[in-house]
Amino acid sequence: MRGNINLRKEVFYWQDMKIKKITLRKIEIPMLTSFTTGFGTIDRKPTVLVRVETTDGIIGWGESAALPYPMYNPESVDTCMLVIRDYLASSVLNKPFETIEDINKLMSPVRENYIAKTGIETAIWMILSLARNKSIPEILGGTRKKIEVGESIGIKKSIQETTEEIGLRLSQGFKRIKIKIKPGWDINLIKAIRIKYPDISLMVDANSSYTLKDISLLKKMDNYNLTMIEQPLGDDDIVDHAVLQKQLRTPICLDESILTLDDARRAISIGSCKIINIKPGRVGGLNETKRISEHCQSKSVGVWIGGMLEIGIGQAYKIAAASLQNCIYPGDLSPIDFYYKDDVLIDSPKVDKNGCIKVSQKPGLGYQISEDKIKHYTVAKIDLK
Ligand code: OSB
Ligand code: MG
Repeated sequence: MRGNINLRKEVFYWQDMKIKKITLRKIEIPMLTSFTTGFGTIDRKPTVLVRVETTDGIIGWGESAALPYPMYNPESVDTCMLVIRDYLASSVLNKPFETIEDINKLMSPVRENYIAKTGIETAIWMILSLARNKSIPEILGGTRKKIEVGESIGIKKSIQETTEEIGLRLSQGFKRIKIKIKPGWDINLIKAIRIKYPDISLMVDANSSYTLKDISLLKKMDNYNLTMIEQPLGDDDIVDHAVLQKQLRTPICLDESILTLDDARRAISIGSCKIINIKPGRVGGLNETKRISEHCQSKSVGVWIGGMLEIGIGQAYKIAAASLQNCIYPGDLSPIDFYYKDDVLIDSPKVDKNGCIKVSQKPGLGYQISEDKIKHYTVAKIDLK
């Protein structure tokens, strides 16, 4: 009998859900340190939090973790605020939905703007998880109970400062080191790191700062046993990446180039990469993350979960994503307190001394949200009904 009642309750929530209200907040937690990449320096990192409430009173939170300016991709914190406020909220408010695919379909008339969509999409995952009383990794189909964490190290003032930070991160247990490179900050740095740390799992991320004209320099990277080179060329250039991959032994990993499952399918079919960094934000949320991951698995292309310097809410969804079976490389899941003075979670995920995070199996976000902290760090708030 009890089983039947639970089942009916689940079906009830599953079939009759509607979004009653969306609250959009721009949040800014002070950064402890800046982060420099091939596209510029991030020294302020506002983010967007999306609170979604259903007619049944279930509440979900999502994060649209864009940068303050459109330099990693065309979105920014302010474009996310505008696109959710003026276009996405009205496309989902008061519309019946049963599945995450329904939500994605309702948002699909708005082209791209995937970071903005992720704020809503992930909040719906939290709502579905609470309604079904099952954890997000469980409904997503993630099987890993523990995930491996790598550290991403920005461009520093000197090689010595970089090797010192690498030493610190290795002593803290991180499973691989990623360093940001750009023209002029590449081979000499890689060489110096390899002299000091000949055997560590080391990769580089160029954030699109090279072109095929740099091919002889990029080929030199084959001498340093890098686990991968992330996004060496343009975000719109899977063709040139295919040309480059044919001349490199080191696997190319695409980040900025892959926005959808179709992008992944095309890139793999022409040999543009051997690995994909999936950022839930860049691809519009956890559903597309899973679809890309599964397609990659069918083509023997391993993936890992990348990041956008999320705060705890976005981090929780990245952890859920990293529980997918094909996430075979350590993810960019730095502890929040490496970059920020505070977090909006009370129990922010911890990296253990072996460089791993335990995947929360609790229904909902999996971590405890502090509404007081969210209010404290809010710089703008918009209610949408
Ligand atoms: O290219 O992976 C990137 C941070 C901001 C924007 C782009 C990137 C990054 C990182 C850090 O490398 C990832 C993280 O720890 O969240
Ligand atoms: Mg990257």
